Amino acid sequence: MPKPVILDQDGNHDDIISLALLLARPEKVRVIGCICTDADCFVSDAFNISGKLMCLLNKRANRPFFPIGISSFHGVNPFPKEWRCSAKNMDDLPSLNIPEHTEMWEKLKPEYEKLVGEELLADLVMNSPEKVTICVTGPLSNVAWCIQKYGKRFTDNVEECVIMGGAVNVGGNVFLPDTNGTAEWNIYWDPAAAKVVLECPHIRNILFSLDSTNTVPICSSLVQRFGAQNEYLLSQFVGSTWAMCTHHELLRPGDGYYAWDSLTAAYVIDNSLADVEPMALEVEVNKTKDEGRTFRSTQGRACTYVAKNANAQLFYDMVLSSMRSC
Ligand code: AGV
Ligand code: CA
Repeated sequence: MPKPVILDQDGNHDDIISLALLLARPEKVRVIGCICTDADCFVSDAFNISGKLMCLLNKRANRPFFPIGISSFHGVNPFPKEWRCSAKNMDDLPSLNIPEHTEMWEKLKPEYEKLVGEELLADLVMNSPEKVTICVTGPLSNVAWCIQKYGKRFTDNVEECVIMGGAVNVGGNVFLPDTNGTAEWNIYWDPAAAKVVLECPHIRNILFSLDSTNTVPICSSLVQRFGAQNEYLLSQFVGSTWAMCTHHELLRPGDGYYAWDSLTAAYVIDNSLADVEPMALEVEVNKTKDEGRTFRSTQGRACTYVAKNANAQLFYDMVLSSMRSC
């Protein structure tokens, strides 16, 4: 039986590929909702891409639509504008703008615009007859709001929360004048929210920190493999989306683009992709040079399962084969 999954994402390249991946594997996953946060994107672009992808995939397969809501949160530390523009490029890709799908989305959109992301997340979880898996590929603001507002009514119906974020035994990826490079961006955007979620003993958190995502860089040799399956719309979309990322490593050696979120979503489909190790983690919430850093606690309970030994080859092959579904 496919498991019910909500994707809580923030519209960068790998967030959107995560949605494509989850939707392409209906035998494993039933996407019951999608939340878009105004973090590593301008949120209206992420909202439109998600809607059009849903129309493309679920219409073709004759599967029901699911709600998509925009979160009302604005982080403490905003993402660079240049990165936030990427969703606009994806929204303009020809494979996502086939009139049949765009017209369908335009019809649904007025109702979807009324949804408030964090409320939608809470409602979907608490009203589900089965426990729900939440895949978080952006900041943790929405999940933290649900935990704080509803407590165990919410956490009791969460199967697990599979999260991309943090850096434990490796360096971070926030390189700004006031930071020392120890924090990872999703945590840095809203450190207080990350603290609520990662230190919550009532939720099973699986964390794909940079420790595991460092094994899945997006390089040309991978992206060019999509050429062999260009007859599939999904392959055109995902291949083009990743092709926009391969120059990052050239501009900033050591700080290239990775399949951070897509590896996280892939684990929801197949948990043999990585092992997990329970750890007690803390989050630095103060305005210091390591604001947003995730580090091992000497006291707290080990309630976060940090992914390790990710199988990069299996992951790349899974993405390629999944993108041959339509
Ligand atoms: O830190 C990784 C997170 C992931 O959720 N995001 C991008 C992924 O969606 C932030 C980020 C770090 N480096 C970036 C990022 C870059 N070079 N471009 C865009 N976003
Ligand atoms: Ca993201």
